[in-house]
Amino acid sequence: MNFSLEGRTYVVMGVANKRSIAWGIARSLHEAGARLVFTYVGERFGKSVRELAESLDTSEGQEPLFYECDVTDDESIIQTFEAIGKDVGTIHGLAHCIAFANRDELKGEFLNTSRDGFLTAQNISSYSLTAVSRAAKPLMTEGGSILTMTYLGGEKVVQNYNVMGVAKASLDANMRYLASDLGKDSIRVNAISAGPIRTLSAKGVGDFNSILSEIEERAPLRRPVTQEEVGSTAYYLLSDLSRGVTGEIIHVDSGFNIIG
Ligand code: NDP
Ligand code: KAL
Repeated sequence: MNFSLEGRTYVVMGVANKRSIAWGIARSLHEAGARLVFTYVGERFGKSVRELAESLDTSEGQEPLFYECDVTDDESIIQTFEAIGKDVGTIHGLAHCIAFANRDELKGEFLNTSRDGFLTAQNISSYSLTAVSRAAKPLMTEGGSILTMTYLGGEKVVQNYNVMGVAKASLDANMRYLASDLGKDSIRVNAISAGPIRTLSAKGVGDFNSILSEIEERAPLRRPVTQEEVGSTAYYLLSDLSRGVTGEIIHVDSGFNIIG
């Protein structure tokens, strides 16, 4: 079997800068020969994703495409995928690397979470996977693979993760229900649960240094994971290598989740 991604097109949502997990995934898909379609929110990130994509050494047929898509807006999602369909036709997969919660609710007690903050986290970090999968489905005419990013804080209580932990628990279930619905169309849906990686999202929330120290002391591999390592597992999940796998969460976390 040939596991090259040449001739295949993947949508990557959530590249904010070179540290983004989505960028690690994009590089891995690019190296395997895929054509990439990027979505971003706001011109600040549009400029940054264009500059990054232009730094890739592209072969013929790999020219990247860019679309603005705010996942809080149904019209934006529908228009984005209609435009992608018009410009590239079929897509073979999608990486959803999007999450947001209000910064002031990512500390202190979860008990104090506001209704608005709760709904914002669920809206952007979980419901967006449902809406995006529905919009992407008509473009996956040859079947496909959808990947989302989750975190241990949705399975266990992790200090400060709070409202985002509840959103990730929702995202995990969301992924399984979508896998169940879309399997008959040969579309697989899976998640990667990544260990802590210093990205823009991680900036200024919690005490990241002490979280990383705990990984170095207690995770089986005794080191944090990298964007590249997440990218390799993303390649596995988005390619035919994983053709029998759906509704699954793979932990790319140096084994930290198995430690009690
Ligand atoms: P980044 O800050 O690099 O990426 C977060 C992305 O979410 C940004 O690109 C941002 O887009 C996007 N986003 C936020 N709001 C919206 C919106 N309304 N519409 C569309 N996009 C939006 O952080 P990461 O790479 O760390 O995060 C990627 C995913 O990985 C998230 O789901 C996160 O929870 C998950 N994850 C991260 C871990 C880590 O340690 N870093 C660990 C486990 C999981 P924009 O920049 O354009 O606003
Ligand atoms: C226990 C951990 C420590 C950190 C606690 C909470 C982290 C929550 C992640 C969440 C996605 C962060 C935000 O929503 C940040 C946001 O309020 C402010 N930042 C922004 O708006 C920037 C500019 C944009 C680009 O960010 C987003 N998201 O749009 C969790 C650690 C150990 C692991 C992490 C970081 C997990 C994760 O889910 O990201």
